[in-house]
Amino acid sequence: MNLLNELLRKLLFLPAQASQWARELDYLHYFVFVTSMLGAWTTLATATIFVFRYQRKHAQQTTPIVDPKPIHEAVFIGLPLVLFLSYFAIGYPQYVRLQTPPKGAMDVYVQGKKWMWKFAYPGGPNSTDVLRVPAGRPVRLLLTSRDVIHSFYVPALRMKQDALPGRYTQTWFNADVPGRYPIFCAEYCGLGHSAMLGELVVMPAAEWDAWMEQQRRGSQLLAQDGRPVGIENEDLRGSLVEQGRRIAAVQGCFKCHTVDGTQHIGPTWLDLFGRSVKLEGGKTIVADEAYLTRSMMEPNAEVVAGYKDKAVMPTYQGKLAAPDAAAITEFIKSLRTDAPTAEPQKGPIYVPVTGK
Ligand code: HEC
Ligand SMILES: [Cu+2]
Repeated sequence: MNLLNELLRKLLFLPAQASQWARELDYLHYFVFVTSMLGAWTTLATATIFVFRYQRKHAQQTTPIVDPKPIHEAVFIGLPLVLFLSYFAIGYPQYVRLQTPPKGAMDVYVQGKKWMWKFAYPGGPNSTDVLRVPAGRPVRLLLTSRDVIHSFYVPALRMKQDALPGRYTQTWFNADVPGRYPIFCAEYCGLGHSAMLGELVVMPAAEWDAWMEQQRRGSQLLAQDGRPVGIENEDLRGSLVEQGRRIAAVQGCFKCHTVDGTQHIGPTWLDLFGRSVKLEGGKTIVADEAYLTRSMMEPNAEVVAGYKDKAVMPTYQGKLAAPDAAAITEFIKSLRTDAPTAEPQKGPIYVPVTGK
């Protein structure tokens, strides 16, 4: 199986396979490819044989009318149908798996921007163009874009997901072969599109843990000596949750929202994430990252039940940049009654970059 895999991979010029998902997707690809090729060559061979076998022998010869037997019809329709359906039978469960990130996956926020990729780890560092992940652990990506549509593409993971402005999309992977793999943008996004390159660095899990630990310590040091990190600096190192709290304060969200469970002008944020929210009009929606972001950008798209005449929340479209919205989302996610409350942190005030 391994040998066959390598042979077909080389034959089709496919890049390395850095995850089990990539391998399984390739098996489907091989299956479709091999069966299509067999079909094509069989057709060509039959046609060639028939050209000679049924060559017109004399000028008056006419083509006989052939009435196929029902069994022939059944075979010629049934066989390809079964084949095509088998592509679906293999592919659909794979698709479902790709759409359902496992519980406990590590979240990384990905932001596309002309012409670079930015990554932010909750409670960890931010980085540009280089995404470091631990081998053998599932990672969920929450993607958005700051300007136009981009597409996050890692050939080695056989993974491609659009990043859209004002919206979150998600995908996940579990890379199991340490190494460095290219990241591309697969949606033509302007002049610098072809240079919108990144690198996925899959590290042995222990090495990654040590790296992350070091990054966290580094960010604490930065915050403690009080230097003004992060003023107009999007690569601010520091916890996303803490950033989110500050941005929410600066943006005045707390004029209407509380974080301790009391209702104010708007609903409380405590235990909001993951809850089913009843909406005006009777629908219910699970408060996930996408819903929270939409609530900030288009507050009137989904109004919480009971706020019909009091839906006074202004839109933050254009006022909250995507990483700021991500930070607030991460902050809201951290507000759980069953979680230890975060200590208020001293440190430089983060002035959010707005409006670009
Ligand atoms: C002027 C008051 C006001 C301000 C300021 C305000 N909101 Fe709201 N917000 C509301 C009201 C009222 C609702 C409920 C009606 C609705 O869904 O639009 C709401 C709903 C929400 C919801 C959905 C809550 C739920 O229970 O489903 C989120 C999330 C949210 N706001 C986030 C924010 C963020 C983030 C900010 C700051 C950037 C903010 N709000 C600023 C009044 C406000
Ligand atoms: Cu792009």
